Amino acid sequence: MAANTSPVAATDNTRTSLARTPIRRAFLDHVFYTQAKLPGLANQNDLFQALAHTVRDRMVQRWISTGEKHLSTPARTVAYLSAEFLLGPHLGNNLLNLGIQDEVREAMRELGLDLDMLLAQEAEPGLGNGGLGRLAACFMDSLATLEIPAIGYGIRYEYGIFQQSIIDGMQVENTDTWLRNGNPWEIQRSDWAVEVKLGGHTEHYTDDRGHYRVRWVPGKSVMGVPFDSPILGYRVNTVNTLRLWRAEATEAFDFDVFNRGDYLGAVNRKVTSENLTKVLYPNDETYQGKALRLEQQYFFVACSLQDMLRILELHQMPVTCFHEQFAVQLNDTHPAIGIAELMRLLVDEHLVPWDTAWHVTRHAFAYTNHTLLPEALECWPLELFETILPRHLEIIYEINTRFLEEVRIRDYGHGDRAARLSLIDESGPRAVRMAHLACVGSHTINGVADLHAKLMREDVLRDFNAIWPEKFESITNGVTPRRWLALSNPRLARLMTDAIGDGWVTDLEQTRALEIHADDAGFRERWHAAHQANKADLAVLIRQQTGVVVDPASMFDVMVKRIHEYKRQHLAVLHIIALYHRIKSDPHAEIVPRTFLFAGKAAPGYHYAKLMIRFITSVADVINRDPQVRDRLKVAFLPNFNVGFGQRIYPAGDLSEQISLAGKEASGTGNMKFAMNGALNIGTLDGANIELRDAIGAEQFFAFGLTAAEVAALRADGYRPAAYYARNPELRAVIDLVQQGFFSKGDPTLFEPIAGNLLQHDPYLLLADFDSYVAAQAQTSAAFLDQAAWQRMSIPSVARSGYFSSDRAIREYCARIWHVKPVPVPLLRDA
Ligand code: C3B
Repeated sequence: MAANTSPVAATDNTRTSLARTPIRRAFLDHVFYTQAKLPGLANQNDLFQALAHTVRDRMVQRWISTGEKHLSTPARTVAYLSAEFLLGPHLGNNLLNLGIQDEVREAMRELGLDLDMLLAQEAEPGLGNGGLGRLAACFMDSLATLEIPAIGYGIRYEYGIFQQSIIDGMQVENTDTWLRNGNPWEIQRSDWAVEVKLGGHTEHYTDDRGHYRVRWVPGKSVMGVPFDSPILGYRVNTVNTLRLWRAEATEAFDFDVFNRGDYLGAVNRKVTSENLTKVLYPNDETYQGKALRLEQQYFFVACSLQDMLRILELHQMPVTCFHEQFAVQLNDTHPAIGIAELMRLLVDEHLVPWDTAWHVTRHAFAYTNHTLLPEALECWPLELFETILPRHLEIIYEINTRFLEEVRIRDYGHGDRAARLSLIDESGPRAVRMAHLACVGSHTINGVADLHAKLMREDVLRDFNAIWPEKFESITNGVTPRRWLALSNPRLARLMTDAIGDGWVTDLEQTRALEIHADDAGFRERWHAAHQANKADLAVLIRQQTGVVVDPASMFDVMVKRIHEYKRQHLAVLHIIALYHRIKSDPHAEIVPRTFLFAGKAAPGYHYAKLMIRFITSVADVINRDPQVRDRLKVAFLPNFNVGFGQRIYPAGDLSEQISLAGKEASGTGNMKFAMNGALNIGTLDGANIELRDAIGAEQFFAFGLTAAEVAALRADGYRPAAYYARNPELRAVIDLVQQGFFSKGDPTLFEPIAGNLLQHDPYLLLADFDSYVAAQAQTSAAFLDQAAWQRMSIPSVARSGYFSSDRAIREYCARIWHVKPVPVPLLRDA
């Protein structure tokens, strides 16, 4: 940037010396100079911090080179706006992407240190709830690897997703103090802090030049301070930035209060401001309508847009070129207020005429929808919205008036469509529909799997589809093969690389070449051995965490994801009880030994989901202790599922459960992680399961259950779950056991909300799908008995999973939505 005004001469080549010092030396220097400890006194955290700094030093030159290149190149930049980034630990990933894993392991070994121990020290930045946040993280990885200029904008929550422990079979939440020991990856950029207004009122007036203008007189304001973390691509020079905002008190306000002599009041104000970015809301797919949440959303979006305008100025581009410089992606509706905010910035602050500003806005934004669940749709009560964002409400009214006028004219005669399209819901207490704002202000609206995109067009957004069919896109999600295969499953990765070279790491389609090896018994043996070793590792972890002893030779049947009724963890439990019932009815019953593994967090206020956890742990308790079961069935609930834990679970799965009610799971991405690691999926024809089955072949995917269309038809006919109970003796036995209190120490009331609810309402149609689920599970058992045949399915599953790389997904976004191209970064010599 301003290299010539820098106090340090640009040719000063001492600046790269840190990165050139041998790793061992650099590490010891960081123990001494950064942690200020003698090596003998350094604790595990000191050692981790020193290593993290050593690795970060090796990224800085690339990071700076990337910044320079992006500033000097007139290339469009992706601004990925997301309230969540569920990154997981950085250290291992950075070592992988830099290609210095072995070197660092060796350097640590020479010092008598174990790299794995140090990796385990990192507190993971759990700044997301589940799939949506994790997708954002996979996308950041792919963007950097594909050398696309991109900035991730989000919130630096002081407390990320809560830590879950299981006490007496129940979920207990603890705060996640991930910043406790400091975060070695981030750099605070106070010089780029911005001010954000909130509350107050607006004043309309005519300025000296006779222009009609609006002034927003805020009730309060806060500062947004950016914290930057480097996002390094795999073996490339591109290091993009993840810029997360922290709220701080503004000086100006404190000053006022100080003058009134109210010191404690001023301090209090400071604390209140900082509350804004204190904690991540732990609800996954449920809209809560809390004022603080709206403030969080507006806060990070307002900070980010100001930051983009600052960058635009560096490029010496006028604000009306905003959309040429930035492709702004809305990760669900959480940042959708950005549409009104950009309009406000352009019209009120930069005096751009409305129509020009609207052109710029509509060409900048695109919106990804991630769910059709009605309870997830954000609809802010008008009064609440107006209290926090009075000017934005006016702008939304104006957008709405113009939009509905357009609709009325082109839609002449279509009755109440305008009311259905309106940004304001007037059917009950008036509310702002954020999805409608996102649709109207975006040039493209995409779903995250083909079925989801189709249902979105037919269902939630059908009126928008009717007027703007050309705006709709479908881009199936993907996951990064770096973290989810190369990093998390080194045994399989090595085997793959030995067989087909390492090109698959950045071009997952190359795994197709593995297919011919499925016929090679020696290869299958090595494949099996790698997988068994992963299972043995996980077995140790399961024992440490739950005390449950499991047999690595048994089938690992795994369901890890957020706990939610629509995802139907309780359907998996019904199947477990059915198997248990078979053993109890016939102690010699042939049951293929299985270990059922569950993990996932329930939203703290979602009582039913918490009861589902208790259901799993209670059934586990009975089965694991029953001597008649004789190790044929084991059930474990692994506490505190997170990214780091996932890295140990996905590589050890035999069978992956993707059993949501068809039409409910927008995509799902766990299915992809399992497939890439050689597990087979059992699943409904929901979300990306459908495409996964098509890609890897129906023989490798155990499909069951109603289709989305059949679900709709059954509902329309009047669904009566009790009829299934009456018809199916095994199902009856299962439900009866639950209702008798067999799994609740004789208390029939504990799980009545589950059993009774299933019999009477069963909103997610478990009983309708039970039969075909149990039948599909019988097929998985039969298949698992023939291990050679199982390997013959596992290998193609990996070989055909290339489509589900997030690199493919990002290429599609680049071509179809963002219209951006790679910008290779030359390394600045001695930058
Ligand atoms: C999730 C959906 O539930 C998943 O099906 C999907 O794979 C991911 O998003 C990514 O697209 N989702 C979520 O985690 N949180 C939401 N609020 C909405 C959707």
